[in-house]
Amino acid sequence: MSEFTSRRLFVGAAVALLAGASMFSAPPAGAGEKITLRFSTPSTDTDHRSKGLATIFADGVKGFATYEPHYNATLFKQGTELAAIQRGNLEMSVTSAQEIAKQIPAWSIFTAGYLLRGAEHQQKVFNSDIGAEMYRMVEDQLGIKLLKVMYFGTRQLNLRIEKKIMTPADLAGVKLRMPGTDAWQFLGKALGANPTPMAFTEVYTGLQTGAIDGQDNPLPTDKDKKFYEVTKQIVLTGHLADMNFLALSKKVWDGLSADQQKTMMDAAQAAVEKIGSDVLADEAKLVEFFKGEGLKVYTPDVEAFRTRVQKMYLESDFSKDWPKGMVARVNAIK
Ligand code: KDO
Repeated sequence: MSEFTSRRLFVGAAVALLAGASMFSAPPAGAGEKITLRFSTPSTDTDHRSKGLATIFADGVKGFATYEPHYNATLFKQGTELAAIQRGNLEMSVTSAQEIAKQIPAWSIFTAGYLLRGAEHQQKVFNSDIGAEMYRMVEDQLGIKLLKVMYFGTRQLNLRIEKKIMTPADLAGVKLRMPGTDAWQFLGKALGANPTPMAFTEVYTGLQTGAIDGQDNPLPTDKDKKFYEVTKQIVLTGHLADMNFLALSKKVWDGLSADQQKTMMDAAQAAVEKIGSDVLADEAKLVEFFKGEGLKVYTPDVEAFRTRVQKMYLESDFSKDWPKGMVARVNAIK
């Protein structure tokens, strides 16, 4: 019935709201001058993605570009980065399939829970002709160059309530924070919860005050943001092998020489490889860390979650916009 594979998930594995944002565009570089790559992210500076980019990527492009990171959504609010790049107010960000799907509905296929089977499958899919097709849509329709895909962990439920969650039915009425786009909210619903939107930077306080019952993120993010201080359990649903894409203004990309483009691609590749392996290593040891912090960490009936989530996506309006045959092509990548 399902076009999705039933293989076990590899766990281990608009408009810009310019408030608070710099209104200046980066000055165009003259001959021999370095370009400035302003990078905006909701993540902290200690996040694996932030660290890999600030070291390996920044170092790789330093001959012709200055990498200027802005963390914790201090330059642009979460979800406004793509529009900021499109308007020429920002050069770089990390973006998600969920953000891209707001402008290109076909991209919602990669917001579906339990489609990508883990870090390795995700990388293979985006390094195949599928990735090339999806990237081309973004380049042509949004004027944004996606340099590389980065695995940043598999999403798990992290709750401040004590109720044991074994199946989607157990999540009925649970106020689960999900990021604020339709695709994310749908994922929360598909898991069986009562999804509520909230910006990433507000989640800790939301958990602390009880404004929300829980949130979902990969284990390394839960650790980095100290969500374990204000929650009681982690349910290893493994519902999304999550990824971000390193997004660059196509105008900036087109202004680079062929040599510089190659150097930048190589730097991006080296950074995402390091980020992916750091994340996987962290995921392998974090269950013990959270247990040590007093949280209950357990595996629910993942099949029950997978069955419901896949069914809901295939029956959703989102799936009407998915490129024909794409689910089968994604599944065929081993
Ligand atoms: C989040 O808001 O939960 C999320 O994990 C969604 C991701 O797509 C990405 O925006 C991420 O936040 C930020 O990079 C912060 O880790």
